[in-house]
Amino acid sequence: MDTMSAPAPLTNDPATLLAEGWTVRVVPETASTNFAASRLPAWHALRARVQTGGRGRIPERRWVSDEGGLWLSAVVPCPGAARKWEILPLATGWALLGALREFGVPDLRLRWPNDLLVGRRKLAGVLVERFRPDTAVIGVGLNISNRPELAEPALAGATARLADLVPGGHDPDDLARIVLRALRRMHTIVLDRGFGVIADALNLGWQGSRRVELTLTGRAATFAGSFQGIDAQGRLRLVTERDGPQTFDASQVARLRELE
Ligand code: BT5
Repeated sequence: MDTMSAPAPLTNDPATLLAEGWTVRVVPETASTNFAASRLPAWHALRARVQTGGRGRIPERRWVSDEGGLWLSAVVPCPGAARKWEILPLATGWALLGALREFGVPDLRLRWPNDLLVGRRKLAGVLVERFRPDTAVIGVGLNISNRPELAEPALAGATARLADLVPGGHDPDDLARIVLRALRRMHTIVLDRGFGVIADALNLGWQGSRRVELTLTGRAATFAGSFQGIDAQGRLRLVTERDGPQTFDASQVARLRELE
């Protein structure tokens, strides 16, 4: 957990904007916007122009967050049982897929649980964290006109960015609005109708079954099978040659690698 002091009051802050029912604060730089947003109330969001310690979904994976991308954390309320909100990472992937397709990104697809890819290149990633029982922080990293491979040469050929995919309109504030609108809509659907509707739509977003290799949490061994999307509770469905159909909770899977 970070040790940063709470962000300055939101009122009269020139870097604060209201968008789509959200209050959004923009800061030049922070370690991780998820940490910086951890103490904000619901329907507040924080965007940094640069993250110095952007994080991936597991501690040893970092998220390169150079100037020109969207590094955004949005706080949503999570009333009721914690279990109801365990599907937020999947639901967020679905929300972003729809919003970015609408924005005009061609050939966009999802890789479980919520990577947004164009072909095999990663355009965006999601990190959802629960710092408090009543809220969740949804962190979204989206490459726009930044060059992550310059900061991290190992990423060459593995990343995509909006500037190469969609003409014009690459203002991070506009994209923040688009993302926040989609998150708000997703939240309403989860609250009012549950995850089932989203699960059905998500199963179209993976674009068919694919051979994958899973690494289970806390285990070194990997095993291969055919990825079959998710069930109505959000569990990953896999068919292996040896054991047939199996399901896994997201927390059981440390890594999914596509083999084709
Ligand atoms: C993710 O992790 O994809 C989650 C990324 C979440 C980033 C947001 S930004 C706002 C908020 N604040 C944070 O600190 N994080 C969130 P994962 O699935 O573990 O993927 C991480 C992997 O993606 C790395 O190991 C790299 O291989 C790759 N990667 C790193 N930076 C990238 C970038 N800018 N674009 C594409 N791929 C990248």
